[in-house]
Amino acid sequence: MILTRRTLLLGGAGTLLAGCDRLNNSTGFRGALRSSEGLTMRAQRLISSREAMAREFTEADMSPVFRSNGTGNPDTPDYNRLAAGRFSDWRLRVDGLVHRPLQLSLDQIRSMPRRTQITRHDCVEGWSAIGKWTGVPLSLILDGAQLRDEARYIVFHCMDRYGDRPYYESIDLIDAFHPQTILAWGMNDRMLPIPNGAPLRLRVERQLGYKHAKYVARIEARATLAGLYGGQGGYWEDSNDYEWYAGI
Ligand SMILES: Nc1nc2c(c(=O)[nH]1)N[C@H]1C(S)=C(S)[C@@H](COP(=O)(O)O)O[C@H]1N2
Ligand SMILES: [Mo]
Repeated sequence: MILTRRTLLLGGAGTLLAGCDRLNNSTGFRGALRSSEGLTMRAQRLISSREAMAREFTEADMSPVFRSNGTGNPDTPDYNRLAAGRFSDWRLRVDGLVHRPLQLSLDQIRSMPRRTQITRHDCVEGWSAIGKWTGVPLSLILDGAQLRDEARYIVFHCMDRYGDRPYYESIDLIDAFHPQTILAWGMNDRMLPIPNGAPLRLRVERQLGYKHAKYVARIEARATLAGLYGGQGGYWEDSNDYEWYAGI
């Protein structure tokens, strides 16, 4: 797995340093973190913690109501037309730094291998809910598209605008290939409802709610997040200075 400096610094070096107060003042240590040689044994331990699984729950733990937050319906002419056709004309586009750009229908995605997981969703606004998600592992989609060597980030372009700007999000390759990172088309044993992101939404279970892009229409592999909207890798990162890596 390739780590960029940005990934390393944003992806948990804060946690690492917080746990290593004595080392905080050591320029040697910080210098090492900033350099490519920073992938030391310590950093390797950091990577393994990034790869740990989020807790999974049982049916009995599921919230009776799973609320919607942010956009509850994109309500654009395009979206309304797709929704009226039960998303049969919708396509997921996968492009950017890939060898094989893809266009997948909902049926094609639903016929791929699936994973079901009952997890807790934590919103930064202070509410949580436990829901059951079914979808295709993102890793399978990316393997199908064959990432180019330069790809470092996976960007999710959504069909809604929040306020006056499009919603988007991004994750690094550690989260992109995490086994619990799925593109969910099912929720609580039914098709994913519109308020929760139909026809397809990201579940990236090691991170806070705003990273879980709903209404995904396009997945783009990129070398950098610079030059994309506000350059911070997500709608809330651009507009409210939310952390790009929102680990929980
Ligand atoms: N496209 C899109 N994705 C989004 C949002 C949004 O407004 N638009 N809101 C985010 C936030 S802040 C949260 S907490 C979750 C809410 O998911 P839910 O509506 O299924 O509860 O979606 C996230 N993904
Ligand atoms: Mo949220």
